[in-house]
Amino acid sequence: MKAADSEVPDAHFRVDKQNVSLWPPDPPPKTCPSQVLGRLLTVHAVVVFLTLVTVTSVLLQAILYPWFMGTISDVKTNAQLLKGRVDNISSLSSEIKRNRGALVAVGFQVRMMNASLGRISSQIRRLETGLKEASAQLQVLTSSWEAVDELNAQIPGLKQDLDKASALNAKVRELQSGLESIRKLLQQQNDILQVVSQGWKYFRGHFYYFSQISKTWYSAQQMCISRDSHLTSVTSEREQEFLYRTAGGLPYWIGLTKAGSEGDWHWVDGTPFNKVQSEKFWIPGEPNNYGNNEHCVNLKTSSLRSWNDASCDNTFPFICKRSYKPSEP
Ligand code: 2F8
Ligand code: CA
Repeated sequence: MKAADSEVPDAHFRVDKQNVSLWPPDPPPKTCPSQVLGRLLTVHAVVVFLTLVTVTSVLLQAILYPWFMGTISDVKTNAQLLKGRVDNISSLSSEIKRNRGALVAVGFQVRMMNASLGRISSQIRRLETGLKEASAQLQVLTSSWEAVDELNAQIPGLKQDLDKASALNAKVRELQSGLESIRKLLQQQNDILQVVSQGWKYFRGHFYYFSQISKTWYSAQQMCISRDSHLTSVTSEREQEFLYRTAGGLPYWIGLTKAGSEGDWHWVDGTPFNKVQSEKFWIPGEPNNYGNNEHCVNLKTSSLRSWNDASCDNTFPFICKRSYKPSEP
């Protein structure tokens, strides 16, 4: 090493106007040319290497550094953007969590609405079916409309016919009423004739039987009762006239007696006795209670004043009386 050190001078730079040299020009080389050449090559290589290093460094500083710095800036920017997005996502996540309950409720409401829509759809189908049926019926009605118009045109004539029919109906009812009256009269006449054919006489709603046999007053009353009647009462002058005229002057028991009472005259059929009205029917001087034993009354003469009181034990013909009762239709 010391030999080499002694052989190789200390390196230093000298720069003149044309050359750059690692070695000083002095003292002049004492080495051989090959050594000089090797050294020059080495120096040259070193210079080239250093130049390359310098150029590379410059290039790296000029190109890569800005690119690298720009990349780092981009990374920072992207990181900030990502951080912002992460923040947004976090915020959205919170929002989504807050809205999840509302979404569940909305989902439930949606399902309810779907169910309602299903029902509404079913109802709409039913309504459509009904609408079709109604449409069909409407078509039928429409087709019948002309017939209805024709019928409407006939209404005035029909009304006139109806009026005539109503008038005829009223007349028919009137006739029916008249026929019913006639029927009742015929029925009444038939009933009367039937009773009359049995020997009774008819006068103003009552039948009278003038017997041809004689009985005591009491037996006569019993006979009348057996024929659904009583010895006759007399309640009017017209009836009195009918009786005495029909009797023709023969004595007939009538239903007036005071037997069984406190001496008061009374009708045996229960008709109230009108003493004042009856005064005009007594034979003048009667009733005299002849022999103090006359408690029954008979028609004695053919006149309005025909009543006489006589003994109830006498036997006379008698007059029974009963009401006319219409038979069932
Ligand atoms: O003179 C009146 C008198 O005549 C008859 O008796 C005698 C009558 N008797 C009979 O008819 C039974 C009385 O009643 C009558 O008053
Ligand atoms: Ca008398």
